[in-house]
Amino acid sequence: MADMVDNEYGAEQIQILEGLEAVRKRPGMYIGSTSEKGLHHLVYEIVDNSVDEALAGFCTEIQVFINRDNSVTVIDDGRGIPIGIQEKAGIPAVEVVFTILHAGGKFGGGGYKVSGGLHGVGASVVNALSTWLEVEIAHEGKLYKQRYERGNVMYPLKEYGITDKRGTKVTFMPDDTIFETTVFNFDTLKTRLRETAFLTKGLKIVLTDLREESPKSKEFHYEGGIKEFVQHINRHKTPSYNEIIYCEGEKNNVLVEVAMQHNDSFNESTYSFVNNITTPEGGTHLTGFRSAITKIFNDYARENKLLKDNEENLSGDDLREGLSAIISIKIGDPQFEGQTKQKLGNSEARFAVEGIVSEQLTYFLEQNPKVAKIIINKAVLAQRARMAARKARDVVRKNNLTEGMALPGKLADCSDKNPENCEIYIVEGDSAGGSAKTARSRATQAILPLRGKILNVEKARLDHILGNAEIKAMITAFGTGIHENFDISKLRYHKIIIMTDADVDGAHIATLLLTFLYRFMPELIRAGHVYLAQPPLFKLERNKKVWYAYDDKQLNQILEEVGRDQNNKIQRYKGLGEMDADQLWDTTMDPEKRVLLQVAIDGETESELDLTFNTLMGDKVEPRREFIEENARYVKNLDV
Ligand code: TSJ
Repeated sequence: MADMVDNEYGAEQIQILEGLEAVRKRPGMYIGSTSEKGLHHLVYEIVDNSVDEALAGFCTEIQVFINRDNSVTVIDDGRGIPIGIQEKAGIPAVEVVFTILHAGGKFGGGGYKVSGGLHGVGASVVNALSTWLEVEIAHEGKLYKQRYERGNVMYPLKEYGITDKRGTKVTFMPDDTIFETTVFNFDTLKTRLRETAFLTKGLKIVLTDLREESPKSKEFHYEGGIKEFVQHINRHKTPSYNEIIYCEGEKNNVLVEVAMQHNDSFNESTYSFVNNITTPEGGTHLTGFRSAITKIFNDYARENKLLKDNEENLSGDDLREGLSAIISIKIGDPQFEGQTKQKLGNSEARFAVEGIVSEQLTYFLEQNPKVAKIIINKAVLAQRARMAARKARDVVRKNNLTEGMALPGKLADCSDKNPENCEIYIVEGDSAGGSAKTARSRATQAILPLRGKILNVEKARLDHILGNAEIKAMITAFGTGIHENFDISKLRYHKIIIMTDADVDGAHIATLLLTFLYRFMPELIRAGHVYLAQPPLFKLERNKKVWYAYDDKQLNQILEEVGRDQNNKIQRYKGLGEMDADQLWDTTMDPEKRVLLQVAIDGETESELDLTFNTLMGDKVEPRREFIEENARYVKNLDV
């Protein structure tokens, strides 16, 4: 029988249990929500403790398993959570970690901590929200173990064996009476753990999914850290030069790390982090970075006559066109401000980032004059384009004002003037547009046919984009304007429905259209006004009855039901154009029967921003999950 670690339960212990009961009563207060997002937070909460151990210099590898029963195991090779009796509580430190609210990171040497920050509510919260949790510690040759159920200690910490390893292992089963779903998503964990590995250079993180017949495993290990993060962001893009500009240092107790590289696109992809936590709203660290970039490049350009005396300074936007950058700082006492408490407020962070980037970027430019020249020439082009775009935009704005409702000629508008009732179908191709015009319900459905390929707004400058006829037609039809002139109250249709062929080309066109909407009127997507229509792929006729199928699987399902024989006539639609108006109405446009996918922006991991979909169905149609998931894939990672 293994020794029991000396333990005593007193009044404090009872209080502790009340503390965790509060977590179970109001889980949202501690982990944001009980949705899938909250569920995944549990894993990050545990992993972050191991990352802290890595940052302290004692842990080199973290293993994460999604087990067959959907519990999760996290193992590290660190020093092991301390097992000694903690004086104040009178119980082993590990038990404090798991049973006392906000106890995480309260013991042991200081330093910068990932856990215990804005999202880091501590391991006790995970414990409270798990039907059971087991912790095992390998420390100085011995193995220790404790089990909890719904936050309650099942037995005192026990010594149960010997080992030649060291580290901590935690396994927990999320409570299905608390979470909306308890099924972990491999890709969600993968994205976040990869990000964590990028931000902690040298640390190896392995994620394994044991739920499938053949286990899936992904290993993340980046000796280059955020330099490799920048390469990852630029992986599908063309870098403007080979070097990754890298600055690193410490100032006023702020650790600063910055990596960046330009690519030939026109969008900036800068992601900032404080103590490994993403700060989508930026803050002082980002401000410091931007000031340094603007000042140092302008200084260099002037000194080296790359900007003439009579030329305007390059703006920050010009210099950051096509820039991919990671700013990662570690700070002892991060202060978050703003409505969502996500914006860093520490002024010392600004001075630290600005100082370190200014100094090291100046040095880099002196050492790499070719790269300096490429960046400055690129910014000069951006500056010219910006001036041209300003003119083009003024023209668009003026047209909107003076011509008022000068709607595009190709638009077949609806008669109802209440936007809430109205929908606009953006249809690929004139022939499908023709069928749609015949099929539609005139009162509430407008049709805008688009010709040919849609301009890829990621690959074109603003003046060019705003000169494009299809883009202009959409902007005028919607009525809202774009960018800073966007006004959702002017929206003329509450449903904007993209209708393209159910093939690869159609998917591509839908992606280009979504990219346009996402870049120019993201509020439309955020407010849930954008949809994808779902035309069927097959028509099955049998004994004068008709079925439509939206993918192979569904066709097979129907065939199973009706029988596979000569009476079946199957037609595969190559495009919307092959359907007559009645068929188009029945399958894709009739609000009673159609399936629409509502487009949403999922910003869970900012550097891997995704568009996601919610199904919206007429009364008579079954959900088609697989199909939706298939389609969801093609618009992933708009930003990277
Ligand atoms: F907290 C937790 F349960 F969530 C958790 C903590 C989960 C996992 C998987 C690992 C850990 C963890 C904690 N790994 N390593 C540590 N290290 C410490 O807690 C530790 C060890 C020694 C000392 C020391 O000062 O000697 C200090 C600390 C914080």
